[in-house]
Amino acid sequence: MIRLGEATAATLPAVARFRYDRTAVRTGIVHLGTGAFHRAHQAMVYEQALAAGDLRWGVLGASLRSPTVRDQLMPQDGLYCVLVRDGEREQVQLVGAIQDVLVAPEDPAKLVAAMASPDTHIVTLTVTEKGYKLDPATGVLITDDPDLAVDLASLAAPRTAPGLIVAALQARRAAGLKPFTAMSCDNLPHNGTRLRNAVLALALRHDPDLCAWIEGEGAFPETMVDRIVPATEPSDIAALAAKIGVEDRAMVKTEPFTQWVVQDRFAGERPDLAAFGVQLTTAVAPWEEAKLRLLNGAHSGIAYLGGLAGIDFVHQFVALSAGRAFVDALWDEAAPTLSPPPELDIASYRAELMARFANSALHHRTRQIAMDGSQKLPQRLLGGIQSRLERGQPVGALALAVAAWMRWQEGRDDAGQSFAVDDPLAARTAAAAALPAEQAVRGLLAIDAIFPPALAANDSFAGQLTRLLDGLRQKGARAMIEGNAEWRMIDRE
Ligand code: CS2
Repeated sequence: MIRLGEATAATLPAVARFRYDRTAVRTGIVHLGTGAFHRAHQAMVYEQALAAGDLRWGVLGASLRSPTVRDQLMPQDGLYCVLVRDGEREQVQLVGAIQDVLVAPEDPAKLVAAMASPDTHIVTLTVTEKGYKLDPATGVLITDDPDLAVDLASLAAPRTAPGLIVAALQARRAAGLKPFTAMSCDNLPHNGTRLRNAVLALALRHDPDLCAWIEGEGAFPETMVDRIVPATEPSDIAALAAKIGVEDRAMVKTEPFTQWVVQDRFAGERPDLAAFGVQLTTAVAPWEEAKLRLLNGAHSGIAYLGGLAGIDFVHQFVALSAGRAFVDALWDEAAPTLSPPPELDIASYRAELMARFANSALHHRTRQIAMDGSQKLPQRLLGGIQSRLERGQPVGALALAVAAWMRWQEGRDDAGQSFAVDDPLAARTAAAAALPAEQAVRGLLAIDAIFPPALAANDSFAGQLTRLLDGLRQKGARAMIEGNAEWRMIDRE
């Protein structure tokens, strides 16, 4: 089948396509981590800027590890389709914002040079939680990470996102340019501050003057990003090909909803973000906390319980009345721990989230969300648990979600099927999870990169986790969700 590309794009039926002149677009953005989420989220905003005639905002994408995305996109001249799916409805939009994709390990100097170009004003990142090389519980740089160790020793060929940023800022300073704005778009609490801390700590090791310059002139806005973007599957590519007549191996599928809240703090030029639906604000944290603890917290609970129970997709989990009741119970516990922004009505936010989870056209795999739990648990579940326990409030559904994560570390589901636990700490968690429930819970709670010491030392919480883990092992996740006595009645308010 013919591949999507400049030559075929003009002829596509049923596809909304851009009208700006791609040859006149400049590269104002470098994006690190050009996966599906970037293509369905930030790139769509840059695309709107281009469509509105501001041609400064083309994107140079970069992959920090594998050539996969470059090999999907560049044979298509960087073009790809965004498929927005909602029940029976489907819309296809062709996106032209990505001009090129570099694979950092192939030529890190080329990427650093592009980041140091006077045209580059913003560097955005979606490198996942683990890409920041920060301890998930404390946010401190993990200096014994092998890639970071290379960047700590030399910035000649950076391997990490913080390394690339420091090297590029060093080059900009040497060239007499201003810093770019470095904007994390990952689901981390205080993502801007975390990125800034990682960059400053690394810069300090190399050059205290550079560090002071970044501290004074750099900008690392906090952001909250939200759009559900399930991994593209071969059947999605085949279905789109049947519809539009060309093959698009870089397509992404997503939901209608999209939200980007950005702290209004930039080092230099930026697109007119507010005109393209971005919420600019001084306080991102309240948005971020609500999104992490409600959307992502529920997602992780669904991922582990659903994954163990053999439920493949999020929409199937919330189609079960017990599944929906579990999500509601988790939200009942998490909601009072939030300080939501005045514009956010939690009741309608919850209703909207449940409807988004129920979108049966997305096929969002529980297995996809289960990935990297060690990096996700603190901000999604543990923060809310800690805040409740400190106030003497009980936890049930939140604890069940953590117990399900513990059971997941065994690498075997309730039907006895084994799977690889996809997580940078998998070796450590697997060793602990293989033990009898009480020791397993103690061993996992002792991993201080995940669990804050105060929570690990809470005996009553450990006892509750032990009972829940035992229940999950004996009865299975499905029975635990359905026969909700173990977690609903435990210490219920
Ligand atoms: C999900 C998120 O995979 C996951 O961990 O919880 O990717 C989620 O879909 C997005 O944060 C939604 O904005």
